[in-house]
Amino acid sequence: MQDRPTKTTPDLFTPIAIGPLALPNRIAMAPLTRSRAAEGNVPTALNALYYAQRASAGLSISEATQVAPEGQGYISTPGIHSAEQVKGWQCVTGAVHVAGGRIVLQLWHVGRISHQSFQPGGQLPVAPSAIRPNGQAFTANGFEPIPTPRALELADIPGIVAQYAQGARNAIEAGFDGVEVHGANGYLIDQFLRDGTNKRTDAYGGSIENRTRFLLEVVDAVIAVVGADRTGLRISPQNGQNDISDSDPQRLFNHVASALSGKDLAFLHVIEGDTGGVAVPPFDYKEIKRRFGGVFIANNGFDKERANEAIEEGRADLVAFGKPFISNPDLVTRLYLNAPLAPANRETFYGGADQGYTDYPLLRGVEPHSCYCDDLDRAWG
Ligand code: 8OZ
Repeated sequence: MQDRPTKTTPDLFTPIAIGPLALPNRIAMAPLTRSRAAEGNVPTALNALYYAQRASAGLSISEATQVAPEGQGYISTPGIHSAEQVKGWQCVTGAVHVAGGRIVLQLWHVGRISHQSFQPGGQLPVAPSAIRPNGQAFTANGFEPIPTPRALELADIPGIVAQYAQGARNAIEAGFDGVEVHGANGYLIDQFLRDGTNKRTDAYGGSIENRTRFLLEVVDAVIAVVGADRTGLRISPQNGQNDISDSDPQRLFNHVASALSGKDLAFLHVIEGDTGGVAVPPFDYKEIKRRFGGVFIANNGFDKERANEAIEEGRADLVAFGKPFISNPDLVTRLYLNAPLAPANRETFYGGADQGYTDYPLLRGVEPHSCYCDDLDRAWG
């Protein structure tokens, strides 16, 4: 069989290597919280089916997964800290692998975005500083105000870094191909990074170097366990989700990107702009990519055309799609064939069972001349 001719510029369907992983395309499945873990926050066979259905993604990134009981802030999100959870995830990774895919686990600690009802012993959630987020937690009793968190003592911090490392170790035992550290969306690492949530006066607060310290300690601890070539990081420089703010995100994240550049990470995954559709000031993401120097995954509301443009222009190496993967398990094929995308039903995003989760159908038919090959023929001219 002859290989298809190679285009001179890469696009979404150009294979790429990430560390030891050979990806057949540059479409990543973004981490998506779906709140369908079983009792004990254990992944199930239904979760395995859901991920296996989407295994044609070049890289699947798991939903955010708490590294410790204290890291939980929502109902039915999976964990990676108990033996049962590791066993549940083994079913997921096995199903993805037999379907031909690759999957990394997203390591998560929510910090202050939690509630006593999720915390061991009904304790307060923890954060860099005792600043209450404006928001509600969805608990077993419905929506309840998020409490003012307890500021972490200096002596608490190594234990939390170790929880990320243990989560990474457990992820490899569970059969994952690597991990993504969740440094985005206003959760614990982001709370340390930003001056709106970090008012510490010790080595973890104040200067940008100090606010970046926790992130780098977590990344280094995870690298020590799984290797840099299996460690990715997600950041969201301009996302205001979870009442997060910073006085100078460009300077902060320029520093973050430079600090990461020597570490040979597998990838940097960047949510560009705000996920709530809030208008944001100009931000130089190219500068982040330039400083980082490694594989750059762009995310947030891309369609095929904009994704291909970003890859062709070298602004991104891969593009992660979120919501389109919820309602289109065969998203990769649909994008290739220029086929229509099914809309996602928001009512079934979080919680429940198979409905709105594993029951979105595959494409059944296409227009005769809709193949992406046609575009390629033009490109090869
Ligand atoms: C939606 C609902 C709950 C959590 C994130 C982990 O934004 C999440 C999340 C998203 O990163």
